[in-house]
Amino acid sequence: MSEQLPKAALYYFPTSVWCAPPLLALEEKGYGPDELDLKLVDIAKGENYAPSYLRLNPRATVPTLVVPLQKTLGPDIESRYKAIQDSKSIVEFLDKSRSTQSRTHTTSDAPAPSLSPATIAFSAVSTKLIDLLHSPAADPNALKYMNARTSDDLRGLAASERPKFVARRAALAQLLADNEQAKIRVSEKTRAFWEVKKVATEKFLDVYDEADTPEEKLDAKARERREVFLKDAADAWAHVRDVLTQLNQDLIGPYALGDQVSLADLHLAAWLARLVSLSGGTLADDGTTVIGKLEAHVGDGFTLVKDFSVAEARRRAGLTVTDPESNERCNRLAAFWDAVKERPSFKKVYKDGLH
Ligand SMILES: N[C@@H](CCC(=O)N[C@@H](CS)C(=O)NCC(=O)O)C(=O)O
Repeated sequence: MSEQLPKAALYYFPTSVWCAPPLLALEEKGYGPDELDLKLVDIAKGENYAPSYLRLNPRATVPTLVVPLQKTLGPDIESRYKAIQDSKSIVEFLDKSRSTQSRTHTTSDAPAPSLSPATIAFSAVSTKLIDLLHSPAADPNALKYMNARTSDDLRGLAASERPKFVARRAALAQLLADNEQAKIRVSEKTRAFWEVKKVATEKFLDVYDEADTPEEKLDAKARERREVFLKDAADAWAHVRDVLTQLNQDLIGPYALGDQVSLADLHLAAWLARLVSLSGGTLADDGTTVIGKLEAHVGDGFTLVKDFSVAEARRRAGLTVTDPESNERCNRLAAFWDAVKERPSFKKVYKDGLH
């Protein structure tokens, strides 16, 4: 009977930061390639605002995991769906849904290690880390859209981000027009949601559109817009210092909960990969190099405390230790990076580079 049941589907966009935790979880948990359908939602074109997607996730965010539910009480099997609408709940679900004994252990013989914290104390550390990574002060998407300190930076930023914002504005304008002309029918709540998203998109475009204009040629309003944008961007990046300090303090090391990978590591890997890429780090860099680039990028002489033994970190991560007697110290985030980037899951999800 279970063959008749439709598969679960992960709606995702490959370079979205919060799609990485579920993609990492699929690898870490040993799901077979055919156990779940991957469905691309091109958020760079605003496909996430389509009414069909909003029915799955009214916040219009990726990832969403749609899971078939089976009711076997009556003579007919009734199939319904449940949509899990955020990365935290999705990785928890993926973790619980595959164990060596589970029914989904069908197409893959890979081990299915538990990623959930094993004790109440670990659970508290895990929740604290995940909540911090998903807090507004740490928002990796806002940091991406505001990754500029100067007018020069802004020119480069607009060149890469503007096309996406233009496409989103066009998608939203089209949906609003179709609704106005009764070509589609949506609730007032959805219409208002599209309006809010359009205004937010236009706010970025107002600044990106003028990015090529030298400061002295901007009119007073445009100059003020740019000043406010650069000030907000500087503030957003300044807040990251506190987030990094807190993370570096709360990690047990090298992984969030010590020597075993767990749910919090999937979120941390995704978040750190984004921040490292925004700071000019690459896959080829080691932990100390990427964290050095990140420290320099957040600026103001910011550094993280180096209180973790490099030899101990490598031993706990199962990596080769060249000099067990070495007193060399690194920060915990650097040790995390060195450990996580060697994992097959990370190598697969970031095979085309950090994002
Ligand atoms: N809390 C959500 C956040 C998801 C999220 O912000 N997704 C971004 C991509 S990483 C998105 O879909 N943005 C599209 C939009 O907001 O229009 C989660 O963890 O899944």
